Amino acid sequence: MITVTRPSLPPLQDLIPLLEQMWDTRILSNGGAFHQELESRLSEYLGLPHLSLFCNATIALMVAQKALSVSGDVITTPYSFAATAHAIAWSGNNPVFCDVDPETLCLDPRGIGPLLTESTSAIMPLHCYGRTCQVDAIREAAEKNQLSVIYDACHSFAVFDAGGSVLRYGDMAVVSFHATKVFNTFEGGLLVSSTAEQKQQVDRLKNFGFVSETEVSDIGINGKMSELNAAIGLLQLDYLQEAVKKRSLVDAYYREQLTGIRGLNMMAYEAAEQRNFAYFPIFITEEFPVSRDALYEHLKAHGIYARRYFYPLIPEYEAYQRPECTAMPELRNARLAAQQVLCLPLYPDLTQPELKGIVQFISNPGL
Ligand code: T4K
Repeated sequence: MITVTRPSLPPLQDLIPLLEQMWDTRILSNGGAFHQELESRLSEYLGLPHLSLFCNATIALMVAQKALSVSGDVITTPYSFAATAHAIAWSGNNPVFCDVDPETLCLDPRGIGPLLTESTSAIMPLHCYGRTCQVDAIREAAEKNQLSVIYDACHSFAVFDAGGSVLRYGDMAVVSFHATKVFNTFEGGLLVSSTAEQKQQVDRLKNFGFVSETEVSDIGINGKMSELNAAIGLLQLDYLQEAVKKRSLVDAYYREQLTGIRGLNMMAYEAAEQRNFAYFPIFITEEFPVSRDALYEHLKAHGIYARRYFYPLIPEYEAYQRPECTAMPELRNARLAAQQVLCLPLYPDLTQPELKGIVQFISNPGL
């Protein structure tokens, strides 16, 4: 069986000394030595000073809203994992779904204006599949209307443009370190703040709002990353470059082999960006010999579990059939992408025979 992803892991024996240290010190959570070291090593790697580790990205997206006093309508993308909108709704806010740009599949800034209401207080776009949003246009719309911008950057760890890590965009950005991501701590997340004050507030909020042993300034939550997850992250960092390199070879192989297949489109990336090769979405149009779903089933029947990230669209979930969760009437581009997309298996350890098999099954889709 070949799944859409398969987590990379450091050698097991490298974890043993770190576990011994935890057993000796009995410091298992609440910002211990591994947590501090991972924050500082990530800060160095990303070139960003104000980072806060989290137990996962979903809670971090919620804390970001709380820290920025977001309340009311939040303009967001319908084309994402459920967690983007869930984090908005769990915070007591209303997701308002805006169509995506047909090329990047990131929130289309031109859609923001018509969705603004008196209660709009933030924009939460996604850098989809590690492609960066039109950050300047989004910033302009936000500044003009006094809105906060929180990027769901869950797909964009290890993505850099000419100015550095793309996690620097927005008032805050959130990354997932889930098992399925390019860099994983089993479960985990990261919140990037713009200022030291913001980071301080975020760190309080993720620790129940505690300022000191006896003072609680905010209604915080438990968003802390444990020492075990942080230790795994430290080990993973040493293998990150190698993992991204291996991913890039898989990406290159797919691109070479799938180019020219009628009815199969691939996502283009900005040449100037340093990519992380997190996903390999293909888009199956009417010109392909079989439908997207038939191809999905065909691959599955041969043990290849590609995934339809992101189908259905979030506003199509039963949970979002509520009057306060408004959506643009058409969401044309998002709907089309959701109908056409199939994310192919992509992980560092995919072997050449496995890749060859995947490409063959796509090229001969079982007519
Ligand atoms: N925003 C965006 C845009 C996101 O993509 C995500 C997460 C979030 C927010 C929330 O971040 P976190 O709160 O999770 O930090 C998976 C992941 O569970 C989810 O984290 C991820 N996005 C999403 C895109 O993919 P599922 O429901 O597809 O997971 P699952 O269990 O079907 O796993 C997919 C494949 O990965 C499996 O077929 C096998 C493989 N796998 C999975 C796990 C968990 C492994 O080999 N080992 C594993 O431990 O959502």
